[in-house]
Amino acid sequence: MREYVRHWAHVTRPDRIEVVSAADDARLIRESLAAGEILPTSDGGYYARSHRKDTARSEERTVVATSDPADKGVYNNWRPAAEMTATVTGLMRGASVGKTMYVVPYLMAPPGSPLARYAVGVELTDHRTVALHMIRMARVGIEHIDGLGEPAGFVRAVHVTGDLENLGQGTAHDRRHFVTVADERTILHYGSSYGGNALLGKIAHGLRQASYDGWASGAFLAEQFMLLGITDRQTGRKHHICGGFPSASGKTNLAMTLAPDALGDRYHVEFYGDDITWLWVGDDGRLYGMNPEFGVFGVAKDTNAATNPTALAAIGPGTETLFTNVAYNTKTSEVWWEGKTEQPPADLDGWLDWTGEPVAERSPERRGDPWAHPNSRFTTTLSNVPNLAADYAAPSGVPIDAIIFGGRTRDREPLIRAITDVAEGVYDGLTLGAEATFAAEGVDGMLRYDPMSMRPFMSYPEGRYAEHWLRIIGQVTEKPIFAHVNWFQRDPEDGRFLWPGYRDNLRALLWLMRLRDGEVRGVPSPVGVLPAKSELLLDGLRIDEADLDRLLTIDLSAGVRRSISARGTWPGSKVCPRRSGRPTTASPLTWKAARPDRKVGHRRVAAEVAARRPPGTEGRDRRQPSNLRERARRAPVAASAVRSASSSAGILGRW
Ligand code: GTP
Ligand code: SPV
Ligand code: MN
Repeated sequence: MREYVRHWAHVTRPDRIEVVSAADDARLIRESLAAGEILPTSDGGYYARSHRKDTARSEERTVVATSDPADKGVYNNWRPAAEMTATVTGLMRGASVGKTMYVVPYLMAPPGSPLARYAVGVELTDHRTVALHMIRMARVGIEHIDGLGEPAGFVRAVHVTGDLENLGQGTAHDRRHFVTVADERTILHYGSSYGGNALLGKIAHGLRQASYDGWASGAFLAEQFMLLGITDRQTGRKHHICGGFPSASGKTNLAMTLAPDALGDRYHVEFYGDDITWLWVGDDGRLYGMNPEFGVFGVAKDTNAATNPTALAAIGPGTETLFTNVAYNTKTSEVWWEGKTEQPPADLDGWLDWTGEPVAERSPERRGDPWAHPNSRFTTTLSNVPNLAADYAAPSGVPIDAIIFGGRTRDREPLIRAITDVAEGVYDGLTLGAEATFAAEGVDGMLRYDPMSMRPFMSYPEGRYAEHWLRIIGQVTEKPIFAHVNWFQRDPEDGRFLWPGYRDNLRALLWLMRLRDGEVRGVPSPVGVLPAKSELLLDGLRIDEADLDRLLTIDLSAGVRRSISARGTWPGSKVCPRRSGRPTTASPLTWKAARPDRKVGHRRVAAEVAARRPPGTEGRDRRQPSNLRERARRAPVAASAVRSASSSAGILGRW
């Protein structure tokens, strides 16, 4: 580790080097307050503004690099490792002069996890606020990583902020580079201090590097999934559900949800994780999941007592939450974001918007602009979440009963459709299409593919990703049920959401669990099993009957029409009108992704690099057998009651 720190200190030339542990939090906070980098909030939390050109992940500037061109996928923005390392090292040279380099040892796993050796990392950052975020988002301190894995087996995560005013963000001369050199387990991020661009344990390690490691070792999956538990107090049964929605599409809110009031006596929801789940097959053949994170980096927008009371408690007094890019009142130290209250504060005195401009002095054309950045966030530790599950950090993880996919889809997708065939479930995740959000620069509202909600974090080729999923899931003896959900269907006329969302989303999940357990049968359709209206627990739900009918039906013909214009971009897929006139999207699973003839690149990687390879990958060949889909299909599905319903859904192409 010393060698690593010395190497990068020699490149970036900081004035000071300091090793950080969570115990340093209070002191770092004091120093940050004194330096004006953060401001106190009225609830005992803190407020920071990031640079106005630096408020979201940049997907365009994010690269996965390896030494093997075969690792190039459609979405991973692959580049040669040697070229990228040289470029970023050049940009980092001397870039920390005058600053402190914080050495942040961290663990992205609960202590004792069987995957802990993949979770060890050391971030070097020249930004104190990033260190404060890391302390909240990961288990930070040398004690967490001492003695884990091989001594050289930690992820090297180097973060250099750069001169944010002069990086040409968004221009043809953009100097920002966010590179994961996956086969060297080295992360080099230059040119930001924001979120996933800068807190390298979370997205860069927890998703990009970890998904690569999971594939290379064959041992696990790392996904942008939330993870929750639902207990039925009447029967005592507990189910665990995980699943992916694209960034800023409802994972945190779902993981933190409470049962609707009318169902609260019977159902208890527990929080496990809101953004990342690592999944593996346990010794008993079941699928297990765990949250590698230690905190929540949640979207502030629309967080209020009705939508997410859990979140309000998790960021309230005594939680030492860090707020980023919300509005701040210099006189009262209050924070505000759109949707916190129905109307913004009436008294504008003291209020600054997220850019730091006094709201009262805004020019007429800026008067309607949001006070908070749409991607403004709160950072709080898991221990502040009131319904955190008691076993959230169990080394064994928790058994997974269901995997769901969803996203912002204004039409096409019903409230929920269950998928009982594992290959079809995986296929549904792989072909996830949704509207992108403000969590990434420049893509808000764009309808696009987002496989498994991993598009921005994809580290290896999509076909291989599908294979790896099917191989893992194919080993599972008690198959999870899958489902596609959509909380975001809109009225075509006035654009309002048809479904109240938030806490009421639990109703769809309760139906899914009952379907899994054979308590309801649902209504078969060509794209999965839909709930019969009578099967949904609707106690206390206020909804227009016509809206509910609409939410529970699929307009197949409209789906087909739209699929032609919007869905033809899956790598290797063709949108081809069938003779019957009914178009279909060719399945990526039937697309010949397996290339057994391909030379496996890591054989060519130098010995020094091999020493840094993910633990557990020694002598392994990443090529997987190609009949996995068949194997996964043949494996039994858990709930026998739904088998007959699913057999009518025997198509693999969608709509
Ligand atoms: P990342 O942290 O970016 O990965 O986002 P996420 O998937 O965790 O999304 P999050 O739960 O933070 O929600 C993002 C935005 O969607 C917030 O503004 C929420 O208020 C809003 N949202 C979440 N769930 C619902 C819902 O059921 N209905 C509606 N209408 N909006 C929702
Ligand atoms: C996301 O964008 O999906 C996030 C936030 O979870 S960030 O850490 O910025 O990637
Ligand atoms: Mn996320």
